[in-house]
This record gives sequence, structure tokens and C-alpha cells, in this order.
Amino acid sequence: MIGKLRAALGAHGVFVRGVVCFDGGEGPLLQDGTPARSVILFGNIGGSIWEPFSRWRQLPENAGCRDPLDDWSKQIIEPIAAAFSATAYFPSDPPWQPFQRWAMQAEGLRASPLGILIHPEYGLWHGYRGALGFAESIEERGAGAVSKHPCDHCAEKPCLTACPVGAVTSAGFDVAGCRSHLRMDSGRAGCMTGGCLARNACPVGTNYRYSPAQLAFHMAALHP
Ligand code: B12
Ligand code: SF4
Ligand code: SF4
Repeated sequence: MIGKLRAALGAHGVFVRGVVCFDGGEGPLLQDGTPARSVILFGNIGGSIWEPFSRWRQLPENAGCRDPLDDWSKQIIEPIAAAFSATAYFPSDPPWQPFQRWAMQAEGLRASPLGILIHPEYGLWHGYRGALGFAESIEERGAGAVSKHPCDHCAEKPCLTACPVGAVTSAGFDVAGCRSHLRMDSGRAGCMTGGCLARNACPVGTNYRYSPAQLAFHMAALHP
């Protein structure tokens, strides 16, 4: 099944990111109200989704979408959910499913000071586009294999000094401080156009960094 999912989603730049198995009713609820025994996570690696998504977005029928990336993700993942008799979950749909907790279990990732999970190869340049829940356990060889945490080996930690308003600290991320800066002229000209300066400062996975157009898109989607 994993091979079929990889083939179906790969053309869209969406990758199978890992599998989580649950015991004792801990999984999210399936459509029939019973708890899932496993979840398969899907996401982008670097700018993998940007070209397929941008082509879709340029079609006249998609011009008026309010949340185009969420709509695109649903258009490609929901039919696959139906074909596999699975329940689809999406990161922006309330109630928020614990995508990051699942990714920590599935891929062995840990959080960076920014709040987003860091991958030893892709750095901060990856995200989650959806997940499928199943009534049965799915074994995936290699799941949870990543154990190295890049932040433990990063002596200078430039992400902690790059934010102009000090919103990224080792104690956590100051959402309100970040938001108020993004509303100012300096924030509009800086982070809103070129992306979060703290994220950009991270030396890990720079080959996977998003293009300027993708960075600006995500910032606008997050802080309309
Ligand atoms: C709410 C939310 C935010 C809020 C955070 C508010 C807060 N203080 O919690 C805001 C709007 C600030 C935010 C910002 C960003 N987010 Co956000 N966000 C979410 C969302 C929708 C829900 C998180 C949540 O509460 N989950 C519920 C709990 C139960 O799940 P959990 O996994 O157990 O909880 C984890 C999080 O709460 C996390 N956490 C705690 N505090 C913070 C703070 C921040 C900023 C983040 C990102 C996470 C985080 O720690 C928990 C780990 O166990 C998730 C999608 C999702 N469903 O997970 C995306 C998500 C976490 N965000 C993501 C991203 C990429 C971002 C941004 C970089 C977006 C951008 N600009 O491009 C920024 C990062 C900050 C910045 N410098 O701009 C990605 C992270 C991918 C990754 N590699 O880990 C996610 C998974 C969405 C996705 N489609 O992939 N985000
Ligand atoms: S700059 Fe260093 S501490 Fe900050 S996220 Fe990157 S690896 Fe982690
Ligand atoms: S987006 Fe800008 S203000 Fe917000 S945390 Fe990143 S660098 Fe700081």
C-alpha cells in the first residue's frame, strides 16, 4: 500500500513522511467513530509541491480559493482516502490533529526553537499536507529512524538572534511579538516578503530552502 500511495502522490510533490501506530484507542477518530490503529503522514520536502500547486492555482476555476494550499491538498488526498477506505485529516482543519506529535513519532523528529520540527537533512524546509487514518496497524520499515537532533549540534544557534523583535527564544516562540512586527512597515518589507528571518538563518538543509515566491505565499497565508 505504501508503494501505491507513493506513486499516487509523488507526481504532486507530496511524499509519504512516515507511519504512526496507536495502542489502546489513542488514535484519531475514523469516519465510523472508532479510533484509528495507524496514521500515514504526507508532506512536502523543500519546495517539492510548489510547481504542481502553482500550476493548479493558475487554473481559472481555482482563482477564487480562500485557502488554496488547503484546497489543493484536499483535492489530491481525498480521492486517495476514498480509494483506500481511509479517513483523511488535514493540518489546518479544526479540531487540530497533532501533526507534529505524529511526525515526532513517525520520523523521530524534534522541535527547533521556532516551534517547527527540524529534520537533519531538510532542516526547517518541510511541512505536512495531510494524513490518512486506518482501522488496522500498518508496518513501515525505517519509521522513526531519525535520531540526530541538529539543534543539539548547533553551537551558534543563529535562529535565536536573527529575529528583529526577539520573538524566537530558547524559552519558546512569542506569537504576539512576531505578529505585531509583521504588521509594521519594517515587517511587511522584511519577513513578509523574504520569509521568517529566524527560519532563514538556520544553517541546516539550505539546499531545501523554499523559493522567494513560496516563502512570501506562506507568510501571507499565515498573516493575511
Ligand atoms: C496553530 C499553528 C500555528 C500557530 C502557533 C500558535 C501556538 N503558539 O501554538 C502560528 C499561527 C503562530 C503558527 C506559525 C507557524 N507555523 Co504553524 N501550525 C499551527 C497548527 C495549525 C496547529 C498546532 C497545534 O496547536 N496543534 C495541536 C497540538 C495538539 O498538536 P501537537 O502536534 O501535539 O502540538 C505541537 C504544536 O502545538 C507545537 N507547538 C507549540 N508551540 C508552537 C509554536 C509554533 C510557532 C509552532 C509552529 C508549533 C508549536 O508543539 C507541539 C509538539 O508536540 C499546525 C498544524 C497541526 N495540525 O499541527 C501548524 C504547523 C505546526 N505550523 C507549521 C509551520 C510551518 C508554521 C510556520 C513556519 C508558517 C510559516 N510562516 O511559513 C510558522 C512558524 C512561526 C513563524 N516564525 O512564523 C507546520 C510545521 C511543520 C514542521 N516542519 O514542523 C505545521 C505542522 C503545519 C503544516 N502544514 O505542516 N502555527
Ligand atoms: S539555527 Fe541551530 S538551533 Fe536554530 S533551528 Fe537551526 S539548527 Fe536548530
Ligand atoms: S517572522 Fe519575523 S518577526 Fe516573526 S519570528 Fe520570524 S523573524 Fe521574528
